[in-house]
Amino acid sequence: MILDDTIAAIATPLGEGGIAVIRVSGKDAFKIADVSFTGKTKPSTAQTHTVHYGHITRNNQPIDEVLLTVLRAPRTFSGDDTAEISCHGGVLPAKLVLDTLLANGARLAQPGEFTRRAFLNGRIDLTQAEAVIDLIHSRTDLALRAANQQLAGHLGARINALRDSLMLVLAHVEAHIDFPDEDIAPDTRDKLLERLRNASSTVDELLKTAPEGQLLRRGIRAAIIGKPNVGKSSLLNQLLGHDRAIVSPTPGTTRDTIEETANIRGIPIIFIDTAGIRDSGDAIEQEGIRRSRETIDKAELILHVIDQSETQEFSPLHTNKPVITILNKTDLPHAIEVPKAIKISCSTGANLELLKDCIKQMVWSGSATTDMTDVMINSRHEEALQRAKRGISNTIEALETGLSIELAAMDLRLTVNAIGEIVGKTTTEDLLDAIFSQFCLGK
Ligand SMILES: Nc1nc2c(ncn2[C@@H]2O[C@H](COP(=O)(O)OP(=O)(O)OP(=O)(O)O)[C@@H](O)[C@H]2O)c(=O)[nH]1
Ligand SMILES: [Mg+2]
Repeated sequence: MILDDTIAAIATPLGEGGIAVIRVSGKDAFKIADVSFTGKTKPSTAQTHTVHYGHITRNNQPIDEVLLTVLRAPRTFSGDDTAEISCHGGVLPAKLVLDTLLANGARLAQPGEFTRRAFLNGRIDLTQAEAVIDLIHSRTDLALRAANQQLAGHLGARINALRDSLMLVLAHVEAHIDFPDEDIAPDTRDKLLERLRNASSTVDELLKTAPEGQLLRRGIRAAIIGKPNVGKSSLLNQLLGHDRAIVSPTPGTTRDTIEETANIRGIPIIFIDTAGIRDSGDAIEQEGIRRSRETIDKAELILHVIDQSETQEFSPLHTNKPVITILNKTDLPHAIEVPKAIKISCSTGANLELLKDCIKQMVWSGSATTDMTDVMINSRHEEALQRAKRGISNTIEALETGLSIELAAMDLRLTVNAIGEIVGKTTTEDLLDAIFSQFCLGK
């Protein structure tokens, strides 16, 4: 990765809009802006965080009327000198402005390269870079709040404190490798062990936030299943708040599975409406039923809908997944009773809020302690913390048994590196590529 060249990209989504923003960032950003921009002020002489009116011109031809913002390092998104050009929205003006910048010496940025530079310039750590992706992808207010907390550095701060504490133990242990004849004094050893045990419980606390973190980032798949005509599609529409699926009194209406994400108490839940399961001779319906069964296999939560106005035998589902049993059509006289079921009516909306609470309770384990609510780790952090946890327990064992100080030092070094990976103190190009390739162009 070259850091001393100047990169440019369109920062807004492609398509028509009010304005489009093109970003140019790097050591020659203002030099390139000077050549591309004609206005009262030269960007290179302008004060930082000021906006200038003018035109982007190429070969003396005006391309678009623009506003150019001058942002001087280090107080910029990437940490480098940056000019942001707002032109008229539309695919062509934005592309022509970008082409002009590229013709004048900028290089087209790779996805996530502005954020990658912010990381390489030390303006943000890796957890904050990941928070930028979370922020862009967040589908609910709760997910957005968690992303903002991480962007503010809450997770990074905890990880750094943990790493510092382990570095101190490592320094002690390594000092003893140099003087192999001297044993670690018992009281020092006890202090080190205590420090390691504290670190281990911090790691455990952080690991507990993984399920919620995953839930907020990825959402959870909930299948709506049941016999034909019980009101599965009506329930999907109610949960989404709009009419997505066709509802009709004819059993067998839904033939294919329908997937939509809804915000349930801050958690993104992907609801899947399925074809009603029954014995059917119809080939299309049979295929729908086969897909319903497949949906159950892939779902993490099952909403089993039953029509309580129809006399029928209740057969519980045979699955090891969490199931919420729902008795629908409670506005009609009831024909059956089912224990431990939530009674709702999709026609009147009765008890739908209760159902949403129940869904949240089922998926939100709440195992994270309250003082950890500002932190929710992702699967990359989880994997690194698992390695750290093993490393710490190996170190504790080595110190307790007094077997080998070298071994303790080696385990501890691995641990410190694993924790350093989370914030980006220890990284590889591959790791950075994997993280930043998830970004969109221009970010
Ligand atoms: N009275 C009453 N009718 C309901 C209720 N919920 C759904 N219905 C009606 O029941 C019929 C079937 O509803 P759907 O939502 O299409 O049922 P489904 O389970 O998706 O049916 P299939 O797709 O055919 O398996 C429609 O006529 C709905 O208007 C309810 O709570 N009360
Ligand atoms: Mg249906």
